[in-house]
Amino acid sequence: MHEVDGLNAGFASALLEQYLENPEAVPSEWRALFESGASELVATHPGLARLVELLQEDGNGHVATPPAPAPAAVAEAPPAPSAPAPAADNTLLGAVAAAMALVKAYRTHGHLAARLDPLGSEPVGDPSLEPERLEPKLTPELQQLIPADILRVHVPGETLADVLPRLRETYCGTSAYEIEHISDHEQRVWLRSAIESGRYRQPLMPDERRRLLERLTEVEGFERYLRRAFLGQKQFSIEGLDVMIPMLDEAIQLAAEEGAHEVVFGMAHRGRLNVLAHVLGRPYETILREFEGERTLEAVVSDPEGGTGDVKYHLGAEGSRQTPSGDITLTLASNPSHLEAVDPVVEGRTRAEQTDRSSRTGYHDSSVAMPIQIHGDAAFPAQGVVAETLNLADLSGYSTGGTLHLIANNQIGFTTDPADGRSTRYSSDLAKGFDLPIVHVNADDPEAALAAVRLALAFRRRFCTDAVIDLVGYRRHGHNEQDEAAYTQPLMAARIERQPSVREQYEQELVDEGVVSQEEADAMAAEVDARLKEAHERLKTTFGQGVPAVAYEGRIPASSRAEIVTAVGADRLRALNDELLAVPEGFTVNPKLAKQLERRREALDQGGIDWGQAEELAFASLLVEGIPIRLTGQDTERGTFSHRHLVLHDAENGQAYTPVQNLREATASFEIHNSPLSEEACLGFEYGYSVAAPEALVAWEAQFGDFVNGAEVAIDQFIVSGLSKWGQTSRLTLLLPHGYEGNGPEHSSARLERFLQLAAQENIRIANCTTAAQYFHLMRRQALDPSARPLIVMTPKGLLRLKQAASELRELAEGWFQPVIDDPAADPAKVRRLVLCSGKVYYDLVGHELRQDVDWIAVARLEQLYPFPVSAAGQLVRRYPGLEELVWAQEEPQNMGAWRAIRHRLEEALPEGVHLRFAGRPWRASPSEGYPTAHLKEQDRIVREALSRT
Ligand SMILES: Cc1ncc(C[n+]2csc(CCOP(=O)(O)OP(=O)(O)O)c2C)c(N)n1
Repeated sequence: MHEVDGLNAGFASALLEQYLENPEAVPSEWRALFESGASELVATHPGLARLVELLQEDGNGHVATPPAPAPAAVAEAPPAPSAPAPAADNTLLGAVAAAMALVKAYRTHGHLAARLDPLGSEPVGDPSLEPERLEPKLTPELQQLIPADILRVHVPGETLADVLPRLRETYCGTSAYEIEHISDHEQRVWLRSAIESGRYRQPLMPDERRRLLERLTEVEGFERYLRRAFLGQKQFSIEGLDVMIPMLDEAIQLAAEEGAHEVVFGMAHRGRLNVLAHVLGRPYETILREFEGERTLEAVVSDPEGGTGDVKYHLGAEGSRQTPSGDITLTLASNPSHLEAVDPVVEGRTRAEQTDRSSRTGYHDSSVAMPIQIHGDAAFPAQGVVAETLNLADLSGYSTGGTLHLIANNQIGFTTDPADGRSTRYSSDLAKGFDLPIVHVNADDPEAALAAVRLALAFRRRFCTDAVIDLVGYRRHGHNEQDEAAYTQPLMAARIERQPSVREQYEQELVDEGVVSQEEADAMAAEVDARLKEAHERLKTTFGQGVPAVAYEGRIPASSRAEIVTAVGADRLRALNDELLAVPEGFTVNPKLAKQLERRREALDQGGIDWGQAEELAFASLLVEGIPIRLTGQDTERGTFSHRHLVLHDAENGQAYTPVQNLREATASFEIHNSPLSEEACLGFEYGYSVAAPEALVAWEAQFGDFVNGAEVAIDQFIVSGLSKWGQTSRLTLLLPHGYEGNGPEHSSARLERFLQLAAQENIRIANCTTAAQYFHLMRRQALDPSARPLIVMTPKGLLRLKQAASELRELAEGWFQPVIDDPAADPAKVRRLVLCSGKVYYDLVGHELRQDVDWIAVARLEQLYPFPVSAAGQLVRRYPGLEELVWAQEEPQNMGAWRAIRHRLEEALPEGVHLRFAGRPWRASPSEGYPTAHLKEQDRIVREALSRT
């Protein structure tokens, strides 16, 4: 495709030629210009007639000998406007087109010539920015003859000659912009006007400048004090990007002005202690105490029962700040080392804050809270979760009304140079694909950095869209304080050593301009140092009085033993069922589906409540009890296996209707969304949501459980360990389709073994139900249990429709969730072998020919795998006095499934002399067979092994 981008010197005339040949071939804005006609242009801009003359002097539109007319003379004696001859028409339009190309080049490529690097590296520049390389050459004389108003620029000036330096200043200064990739015309026009008019770059008032200097002094003083006092301890200093703190101040202020009650921050290690101290307002003492080795931060204090805690630069915090627009809560999300993994969590948390869950669909108001994500320049382009998270931004189930992304760009990742770290020019380039505006700003120009925040947030406010600031600074020290940067980047390290800090530079500027005196500036620095010293001294006097550092093995506060009523009265279930099957007047349910749904009406009386119906009844009953629910996942509205159908689509007009959002007595919201095809960001998002909405049942469903390992970081680093590390609870529920049905190695296993390996200290719950009623009670228990824990459910595929797995109304109206289900038909006196299993394989066992008429074998089910139901398992085996053998039967290979995690539990439960045996697939590198016949054979072999006489 031929891209009209203004790069070539001959671009303008080429464009005109193109236009003369085929007007449709040029962009509409150019066409409009050409079509306005030279005569009209000349008529409205008489000075252009002179331009025509000049251009015609060499007959080619080139000015042969620069006539260097005095501008005044041109202005004084413009030739009388007259209709130019056609040749003149073309040369005039060519010059105007060249001028317009130049403007466009500044807007599009100005960033290439911007002075963004505080360390002074030369910008690459671009030929399209040089007026003399255009065709026709835009000499200074010609520039003076081209009126600015036909160029549609927003910088002040009468002619191109006036506006060009201003464009250069605007687009190639210490700030630079990438906006022309944005496909939305209105956004582009808004941005051009906002940038060129300078409305967000108003000069600061003297007292604002003084305040900024004070802030930079605090930022620097804090880092320097820590380094002096705790030589060699990791602090991941912010120095080189110090202005980030005043930028966050500005963002908070603006968020409050826009009505936000909360800002949720996500960030990694770099500068985090400074953010904790100066943004979240954590007292210096608490941070200094951490350095002194006394662990008192809240996560540890509130978790005296055996959490591991976490390093100081991962801990989250909450603070608040008074602003002229009111108080605002500031939340810094706890995060793991895994860079960028927190991004979706922050979005989910923010979304939860923005959602009113008392209405039926959940009312989302994005003005209530704002997310700010601080990224590393190496991590942003390289960690896939960034792209996954950016992709959530405009989706109705995930939007947070726009995130401010701040890339803390110190031009290095640990020891890796950008050339080895990304294939794009800028760290921020990924964001271009999401149509986001990008402001690059030199971190040593603090006033420009604040202006970048104002622009970005004005854009967010106007368009509810993300915006990116690429804050280009440097890293004054090594990656951390134990690292020597000169080993790997000797030249850069030497250059940085010569670089005065941003505070020093700004101080000089303010002193030179008389805004502060040198004495005042010195006093500021002394005052900051004194405050830190004083806090440190105060702290020392309290040593030993703090909470002792406890990190002992133990159980995290366990699941509550409270009686939870999960049964729901039959009358209520009937009423809910009727409502769930009702659609509005005139709504046409797909006729095939209507038949399936009709069966749900009969099921309450005749039995056969299947999985989908039991789930919907569980949800509906919770909603009328005031428990909000959020359910997301790939194709979740219908259900991957077409079993759910919570959202109906009118067969005539496609309109959607969700019965469960229309229950008369519901007092809580039901949110349901098909998710994008992402695991990590989507699961991370739901985790964040569930943390901020502890009262809600938040469930995420994998398409097949096999794909959940795409979200392994969210599982390992947040879901299973968040409580231990940060005291952070969640009742997030994972629905993971699991079961061996001959669909190959990637449609069989949700990797139960992994969850079991990660289970300890009652951090999570893991279940695998075999009946619809069990699932009903499990989900209700999960929502109602006062003790919040993540729940991992191995959900079925074939069982969704299996008759034997369906339930009767009585089982929902009376029972409860049973962690173990004994064999209902067994005669305990006769049983010599107990086959214990979990999940779908139960039906393979009881349906097998070998099982028929065998009374010495009992087949029981373990429905809750973790916490292991010790007493129920004990009772189970004790019921069979003649037991000789327990066979654990599973579909999964021996190195997978539950076997290795529960074997010791089974051994403990068994009386002396009872033999324990495994029946399942042998050790395997891949979970299951790729061939359906091989699968059937293997499945049959396992069942035979479990049931046959040996
Ligand atoms: C997913 C992941 N991979 C690797 C690391 C190890 N690591 C820690 S910091 C770092 C460099 C990060 O560079 P950048 O994103 O530019 O942030 P900076 O430290 O320079 O502020 C690396 C590779 C990590 N923490 N997370």
